[in-house]
Amino acid sequence: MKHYFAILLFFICISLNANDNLMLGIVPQPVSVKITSDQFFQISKATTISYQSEAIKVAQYLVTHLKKSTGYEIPKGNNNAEIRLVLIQNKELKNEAYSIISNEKGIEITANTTAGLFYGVQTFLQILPPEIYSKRVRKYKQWKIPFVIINDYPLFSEFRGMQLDISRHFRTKEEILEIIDIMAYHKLNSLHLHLSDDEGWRIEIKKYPLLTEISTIGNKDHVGSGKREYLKQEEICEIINYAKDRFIQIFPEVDMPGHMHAIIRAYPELASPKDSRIEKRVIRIDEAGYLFCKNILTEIDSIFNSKYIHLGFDEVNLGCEIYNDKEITDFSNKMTKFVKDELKKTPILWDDAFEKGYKDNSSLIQWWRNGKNHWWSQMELTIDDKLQQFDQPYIISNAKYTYFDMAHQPNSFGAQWAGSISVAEIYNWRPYKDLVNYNPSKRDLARGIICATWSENITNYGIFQKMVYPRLAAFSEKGWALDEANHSPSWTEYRDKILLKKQLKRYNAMKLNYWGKYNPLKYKRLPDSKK
Ligand code: TNX
Repeated sequence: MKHYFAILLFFICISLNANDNLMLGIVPQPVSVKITSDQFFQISKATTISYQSEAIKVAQYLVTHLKKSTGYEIPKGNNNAEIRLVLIQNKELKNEAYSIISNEKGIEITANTTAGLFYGVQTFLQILPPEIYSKRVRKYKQWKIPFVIINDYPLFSEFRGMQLDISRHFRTKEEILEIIDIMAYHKLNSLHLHLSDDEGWRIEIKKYPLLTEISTIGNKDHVGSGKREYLKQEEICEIINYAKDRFIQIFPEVDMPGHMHAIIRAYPELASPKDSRIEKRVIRIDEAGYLFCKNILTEIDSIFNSKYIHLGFDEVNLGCEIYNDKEITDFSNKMTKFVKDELKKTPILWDDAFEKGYKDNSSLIQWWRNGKNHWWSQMELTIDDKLQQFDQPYIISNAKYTYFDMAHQPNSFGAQWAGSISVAEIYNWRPYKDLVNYNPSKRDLARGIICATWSENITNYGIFQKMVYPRLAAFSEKGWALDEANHSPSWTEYRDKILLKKQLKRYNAMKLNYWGKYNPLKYKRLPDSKK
């Protein structure tokens, strides 16, 4: 009787719900999900896996992941294996696309690229019980795979990213590796590493030993005192390779010519003669300053060898007037020319450089300042409007939606200068359509979205997690499907069926800290719109 009732309920749910993902709760939501039966396939000790040699790393990733919680060492089997990772050549399939079919024979993930297979693997893990994310073996759990057909691909994929500020407060190698794992879980593909700021320099540099010796000391709470905190070059290499295996590119940011106090502590002769403050933050932009910046970028590039190099250029004159617009623009032209011509990389600069006059359609501008009115300046045009007018390619990092150092709600912990940002507001955000004077024909200028975790207030890893999760879940929806998605349920449906019922359970199994962990009712009272 109970059984019939369950089947009946199943069919009622299916017929009422066009979107079967409300039952599975995959995040970010796939383009199409169909549950094809009420049966399950169960992973067991006897399960095997098959894959082509090109997909060995993805297969190893999956096998290692499954072993942690199931305890099974899944061996390689033949073409009839129950888990099949299949690389095909199908011109119709987009880059990073994958499809999944599961039935009584097991589960098959198909893709054109290993990246696509990897995203298929992430979705596969999510359709298993949430305990699959446990770091210890759950002996009595049944690892059931529902029968599904899933077709999925990101609508736009150059940047689905997160910025990590390890200057104001440092994050260790182990923490960064875990952050990369969780980014991969959310199908993000870019980590923007903010390596230097006034409070600390965080990478070992051989050419300038005092950077490692002096500039790495201190943080936002203890400027210039305390222990050395930085990543050794071999640690960076390990992080880069770890991220690569998870299809995440890492690009470095060396913030210049402002926000350089940590560097000036070690090399005071590099300070701008115009910076009369005791705590000097701005570097000289003559030949000596230029040579220094060139040298550190050359060494950093030899480690990262990333497609992009971020040069900062934000808030050069914060609180004082050091360089005029022409001086800043000349220096940014010089530095970007070096990055392009000598290092053969694409420069990224914060929108401040663009506002001062730097324009170049072979560089990217990272847009962070929303609207016209800021406590530090009044702008004539909004940056998003101006970027489109000048056909300037850019990345969307609009502080109003993507700065996770902002509080979750008014009066809760965190900064407020861009307003509080609730997970609901991120979910309802339309990165493109909310642009001022949105022009669909200029849409390709925006190369993706990156959220930021500025760490002035993020003093430890627990706070980091609380500020980032589950806002990253809603953000990943925007990264994967933007505002085009026609499969999006409303925020309240997403909250009740996907976030509370599935996603937070996975976070629990991962032992992540997140906002509202001990009080999920908080989610019911969140502001859900900024318009
Ligand atoms: C602005 S966004 C900054 C950072 C701060 C952040 C705090 C940007 C390019 N600069 O230096 O950490 O606000 O929210």
